[in-house]
Amino acid sequence: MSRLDTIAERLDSAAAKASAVAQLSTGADAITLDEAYEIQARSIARRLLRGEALVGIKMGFTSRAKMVQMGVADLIWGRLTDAMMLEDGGEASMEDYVHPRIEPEIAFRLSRPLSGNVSLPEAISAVDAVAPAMELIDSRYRDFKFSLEDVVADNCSSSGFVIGAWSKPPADIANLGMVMRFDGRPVEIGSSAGILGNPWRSLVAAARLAGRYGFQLAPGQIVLAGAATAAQPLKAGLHVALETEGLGRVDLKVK
Ligand code: OOG
Ligand code: MG
Repeated sequence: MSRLDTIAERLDSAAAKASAVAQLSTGADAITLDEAYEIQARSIARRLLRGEALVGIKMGFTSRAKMVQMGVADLIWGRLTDAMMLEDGGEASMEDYVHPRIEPEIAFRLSRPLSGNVSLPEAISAVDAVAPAMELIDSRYRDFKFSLEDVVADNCSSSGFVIGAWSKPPADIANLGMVMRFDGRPVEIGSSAGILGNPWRSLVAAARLAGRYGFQLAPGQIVLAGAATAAQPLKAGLHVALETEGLGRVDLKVK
């Protein structure tokens, strides 16, 4: 097996078994960013071979809050599969994750293909619906610590996501209030403006960055725009809810 395949297998198996591994960057496995995206592609290919289907991509570090929380300042993207999808109002089990966190996001659903350098109006016209969403991230690295290359290889900590009801894109989504609550208590309060000043910009970046690595966004696929605020650690028994102005709410229970 090649070096990149070996790392891809290690990260895929860490995700499948919910067991943490050492960072690549601090050990003998330092990689370049291009190699990191190749490892990500190969580790997700293993999931597809097991029968999972690709349903879209996620953007990461589109907000200052996240860059500051994680100490990484470049936009990243990862792949989403159907097995990561959690039901709105459904349950996530702590047993399936190493040290899960949750963060408030916005989801786009595409009705047209999108790839490469697209304008803001082109990106907007490729979307038929927008929804409130939460991403469940779970780094496979010990202590949730990583470099840019480490996190990209680990599919950008992507582990789960829950999407609320889809609606026709509102005329303006640049400054929607977002409140994430744990058992009714607000734990993160923000605005969609936290996402690159306007979440539509995240979609433009998604088309460009994924396109650079040969990934074409297809009709029916989903793009998670990235968290508007920092992420919060989950624990068993919590009821998590996100309310987004104009888009409604999305819920998840943790057991
Ligand atoms: C990396 C993923 C970042 C976001 O929304 O900014 C991300 C991480 O924080 O573990 O998903
Ligand atoms: Mg995220």
